[in-house]
Amino acid sequence: MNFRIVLDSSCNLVPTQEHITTVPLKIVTDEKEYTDNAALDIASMLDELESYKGRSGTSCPNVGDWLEAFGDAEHVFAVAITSNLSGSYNASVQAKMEYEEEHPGRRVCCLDSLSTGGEMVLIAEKLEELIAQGLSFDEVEAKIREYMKHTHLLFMLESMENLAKNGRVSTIVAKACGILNIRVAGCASEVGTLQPDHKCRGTKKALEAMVKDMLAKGYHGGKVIIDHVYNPEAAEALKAKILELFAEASVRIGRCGGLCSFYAERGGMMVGFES
Ligand code: X90
Repeated sequence: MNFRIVLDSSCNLVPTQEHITTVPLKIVTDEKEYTDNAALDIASMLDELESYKGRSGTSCPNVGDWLEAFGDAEHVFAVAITSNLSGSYNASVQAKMEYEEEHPGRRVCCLDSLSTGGEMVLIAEKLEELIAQGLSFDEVEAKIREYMKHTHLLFMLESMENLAKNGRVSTIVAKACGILNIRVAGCASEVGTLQPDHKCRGTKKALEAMVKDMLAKGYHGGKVIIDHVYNPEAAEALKAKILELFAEASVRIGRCGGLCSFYAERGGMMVGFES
């Protein structure tokens, strides 16, 4: 299969192979625009934004961005951040319609991850696996949709200021998170919204809550992708807890990209996993 897997940059992945690419989201202020790609200096962006007094927000890839990333692949699988919080998925669907009309015979499958971050990477890796098995486009689509019922995302946040300011979470919940040492832990809900489940005093309690939530969602030793915003300690501590329970589990730690660093903020962590 001549194929390409395209994800938006909220997946926190820096692709290294030609058949996987990302389309950037942007972080914007009244003065500056940061494009969420491999060249973005995330540390400087956070420093600048933390001292910036004006408004800041984000924008999703447009139809043209998605089309460009499709390249000239015969079969495209596009994986987008939850359509409940972003217009990225809708833009990908628009791009699919144009692409298929312009190139009869070519196919695009748009997947609304109802999530973001590592959960999107799990989906992309499963796509690669299914394609490598030699399945047809339709078979891959059916199987990936089934697999997506078994992927999940949890988060732990130290601040929800940017999420609240941009209307992605209620200000009431966000206020608790601003209190010293309160960590909000939660998940991507079934409908792809941000669901805060626990207000925990300190990181240790939050990590305990997260492991419990993983087990409650049916985690039993599958793949885990942890991405953090300058909080390697929490990521390592969570990894150790998971390995205590499932010694053979594949647990990877990475860094959040620009978009997720903006919303998850310093100290934040996101955990994609399989059940
Ligand atoms: O289109 C845009 O401008 C992008 C908007 C993105 C909004 C939310 C990003 C959240 C990133 C926070 C923790 C994980 C939340 C899971 C929610 C489904 C990271």
